[in-house]
Amino acid sequence: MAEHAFETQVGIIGAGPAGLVLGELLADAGIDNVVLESKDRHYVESRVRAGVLEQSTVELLDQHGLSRNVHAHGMVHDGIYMQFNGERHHIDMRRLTGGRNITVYGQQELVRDLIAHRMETGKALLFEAEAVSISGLDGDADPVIHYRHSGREETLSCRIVAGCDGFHGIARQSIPTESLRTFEREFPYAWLGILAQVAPSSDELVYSFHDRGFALLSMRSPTVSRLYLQVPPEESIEEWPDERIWDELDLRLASPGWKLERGPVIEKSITPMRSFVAEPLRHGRLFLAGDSGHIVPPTGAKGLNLAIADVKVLSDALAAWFAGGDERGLEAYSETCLKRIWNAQNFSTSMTALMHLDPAADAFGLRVQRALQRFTIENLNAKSALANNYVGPPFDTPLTGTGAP
Ligand code: RFL
Ligand code: PHB
Repeated sequence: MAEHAFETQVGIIGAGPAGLVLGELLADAGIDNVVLESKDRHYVESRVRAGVLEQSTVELLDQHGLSRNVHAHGMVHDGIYMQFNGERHHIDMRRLTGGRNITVYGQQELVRDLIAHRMETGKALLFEAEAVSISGLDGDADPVIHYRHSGREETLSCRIVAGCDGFHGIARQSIPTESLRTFEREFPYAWLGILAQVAPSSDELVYSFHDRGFALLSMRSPTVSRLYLQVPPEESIEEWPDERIWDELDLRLASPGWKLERGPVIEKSITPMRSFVAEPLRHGRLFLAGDSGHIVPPTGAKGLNLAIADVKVLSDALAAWFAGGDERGLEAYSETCLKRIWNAQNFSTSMTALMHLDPAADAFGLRVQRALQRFTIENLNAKSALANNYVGPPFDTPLTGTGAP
């Protein structure tokens, strides 16, 4: 028997980018919401993850007064470098997209900003509140989130549940398997990522294909670099002392006349790569948003941006529904989001195949990959498709096209 029963209009499970941004958008539309987060505040604010914000993501944060630090500390980039076996090519995204750009700003910093804002504005956010189940999803009554907080079993009754609890959360698992179709792909490699206390050695991101595997140079600030290496999926981080990581980055990022600066490694971890989509993203009054409904490999830098695109669509639909019972937005939610999601899957899959060394590739496959790399750099349409996919479509654009780089 629950000791406490709370109520709200929208119960949001998860205080990642999806849940926190949704909470703000709903509050701005006058919709009451509560965010439940299973981890503690320090853990959530310390998790090192994505780093690239699409222009539309930044614009949405602007519209809701959430971007002060993004503009103060984020780094606006007009292009990226693509490197193939030592030859570095510049992709001028600004020119190829009619003036659009990206902002490099850590997800960790964004989450910290959003939590601080939520606290300052007195909206409900419970840490160490783990949702364990959702009941009432199949009837006409309001659904109830059952969660554990401070050793007690609690309930949150809501008109709508937003499942923003990431890939391993309970929201998607609460949907009967016969009501959900899932699509999945695992890749035969993982990313080893480090944060290092050293000024970035490049003004823009460097995506590098090398015979030894993929490497990426990214950054977090003028004094902190973020770097990644393709490694086998079963690799253990113990196999990679800092010196070995720098030596490997040196080899894979090497380019004539350019030097990679080294510095103290302050964080390192290995992340498996996976693609995943659940369809539909709705079951009755439960809506999935962000990683709970879909995962992309990080090569296209789309995961965080897709999460924010989902909650923009969801908050608009909920505003219309709460205002006057207009169901149309909610009915279209899954289909609207899935268009952007599958475009991003296409782009992320293509970028991943273009840039990684496939351990199973034969000599023929490697020649074909090299031809595709050359085509991407030499053909203006291919380069332009890559740039437009990378910066991402504006939120109000109908999504068409193939999404291929
Ligand atoms: P999150 O961030 O996983 O947040 C989900 C939250 O839900 C909580 N939770 C629960 N809370 C209550 N009850 C439960 N039962 C719960 N179960 C889980 C979790 O503790 C967590 O706080 O999902 P969200 O909000 O959908 O955000 C998605 C993004 O985090 C993710 O897509 C990106 O990080 C992916 N990604 C990248 N995306 C980009 O757009 N650009 C990038 O450059 C980029 N780089 C990356 C990435 C992801 C990476 N990793 C580690 C997977 C680089 C890496 C290495
Ligand atoms: C990052 O800075 O963490 C980052 C940048 C680009 C990616 C993935 C991750 O494609």
